[in-house]
Amino acid sequence: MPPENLPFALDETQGSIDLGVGAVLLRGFARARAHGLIAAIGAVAAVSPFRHMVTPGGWKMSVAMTNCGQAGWITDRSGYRYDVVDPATGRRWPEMPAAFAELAAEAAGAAGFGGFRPDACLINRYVPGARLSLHQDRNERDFGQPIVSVSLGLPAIFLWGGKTRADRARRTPLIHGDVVVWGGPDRLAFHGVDTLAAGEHPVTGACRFNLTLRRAL
Ligand code: MD3
Ligand code: FE
Repeated sequence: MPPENLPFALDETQGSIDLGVGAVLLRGFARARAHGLIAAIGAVAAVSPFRHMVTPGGWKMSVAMTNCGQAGWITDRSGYRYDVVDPATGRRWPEMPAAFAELAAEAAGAAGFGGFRPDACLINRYVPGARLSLHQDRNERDFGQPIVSVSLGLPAIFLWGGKTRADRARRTPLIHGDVVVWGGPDRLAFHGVDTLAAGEHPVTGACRFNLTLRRAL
């Protein structure tokens, strides 16, 4: 809550911050809807369970993942890609909850990307000790489309590099309810998530979820 006695008080858990050209952090944008989003994650995972996928190099990822929507992001020994079928069930991924698509369209619009209609949502689940090393998201067909990221539960340090892996990464804390829209020149920036610290969140327990809403196909 902002201090009411200061005429210029800033609530640091609200508002929008430009992280770069085409990367906008909408602090707390999803906070009021968090319970519904987390319930929807549970419904997706009841059909297509969280699993630890294997990278093409043979490493098991510490982040557990599932997907919903027309296509889902997967990795195995043969590579990174989108598939319309969940390899764990042999069936299509669960439908994207309306609340995900609506939030993504609103957030993208607030960041200047009107008419965003995601067809894929990757759901990442972090427990303390899990991390995501620096990478680019480049399996989508059209890099002109933004990616909308929603953070829920335990806080994490987001690592944000530059156009090459060697660029020094900036560190930005992402907290429950934060939404980031990545587009334009920053769409292909290297990024990752530092090792999740131990903690308990009142809504998610010892866990962080991240939704990334994408136009994949
Ligand atoms: C910058 N997820 O799923 S979201 C991913 O918190 C991923 O789980 C992270 O990176 C997480 O691929 C970070 C923020 C994010 C997502 C996509 C981006 C940042 C991005 C695409 C381009 C540039
Ligand atoms: Fe990514």
